[in-house]
Amino acid sequence: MLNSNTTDADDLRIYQIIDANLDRAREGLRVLEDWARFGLGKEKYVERIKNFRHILGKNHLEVYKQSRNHIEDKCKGLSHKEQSNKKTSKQIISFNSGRVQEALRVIEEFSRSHNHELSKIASEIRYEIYTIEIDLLSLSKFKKSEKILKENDLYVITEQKDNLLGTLEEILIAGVRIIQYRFKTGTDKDHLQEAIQIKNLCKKYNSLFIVNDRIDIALASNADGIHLGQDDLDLKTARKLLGYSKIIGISANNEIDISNALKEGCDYIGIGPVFDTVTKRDKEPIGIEKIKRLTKDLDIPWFAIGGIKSNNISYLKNNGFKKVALVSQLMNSEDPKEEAIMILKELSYEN
Ligand code: TZP
Ligand code: MG
Repeated sequence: MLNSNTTDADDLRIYQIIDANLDRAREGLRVLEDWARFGLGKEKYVERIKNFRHILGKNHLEVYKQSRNHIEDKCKGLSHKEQSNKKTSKQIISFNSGRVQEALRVIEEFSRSHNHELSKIASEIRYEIYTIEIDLLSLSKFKKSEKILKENDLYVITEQKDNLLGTLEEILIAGVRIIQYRFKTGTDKDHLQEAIQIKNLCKKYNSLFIVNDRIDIALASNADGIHLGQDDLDLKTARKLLGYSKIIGISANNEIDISNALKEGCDYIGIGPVFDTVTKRDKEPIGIEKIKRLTKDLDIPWFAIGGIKSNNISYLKNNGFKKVALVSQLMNSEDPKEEAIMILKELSYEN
């Protein structure tokens, strides 16, 4: 452990630096640990962070603690203006990860000459915190999106049309919280521009913005997620490209596709077409009985899609369908806001 017994003033100052930074690092770790535990419910991260706290605790030697009483800290109580500002949980995670990383760096530098073991530990934990910070931030973002998916029963998909943004704003004002941007023709340049505009609109209304088919457009517009069909890029590749902060939804309408999507970690499923629809003429409707069978044990959010209109939602509700996705009913509506309000009301009835 310590390779010298001398306690001259120089050592005391160094010990005091290490003492203060061990406290700082452990306090910051505690914040991260509690977010992983209560904010995210991620046991794996709780265990890892707790372990770091214990390692640092074990290495918090008496000589470091005692140095506290020997040298007066003239800067005690000073705090930066930033510290007293109100923070979101994301900012708290970033701030405390930074605090832990800085404290560990200080420990690493000042313990190197007299306690090589502690210096090495500080360096190793610091590197791990860099990735833990990214993971906790991704998981926090994902958690927020997952909550919106769970709590909202109406999923609106766009169609290429004049004044799409105006229509979407009406729909968002009505209270719709999940929007998918779907397009089949046109240039990538125009789609990206439109995607960014819709993303900003969705952000204003605290709503999810999901892009259909195109991972590149989803990434470039900072969408909250992607929706993929069976002929699109596979889920594993999509996850590799998008990471764990993004939602991935899959279209599936048979046992095998549903079971594969679940195995590979999709976040929601779109099932249909329930009824005949002009929006997807090439697909045979699968009907409500088959959908009931397929979704019997499904424990992730799923949305029925295809031919769903204001006038058949109560029928679907009576058959146990809770969540629906629609295109034409709202895209072609004369009054998308009023219509969306009516549909939301219909979906909210308990039965
Ligand atoms: N996937 C299955 S059916 C469908 C999609 C994209 C189209 C649904 O459109 P609409 O107009 O709501 O029937
Ligand atoms: Mg597709």
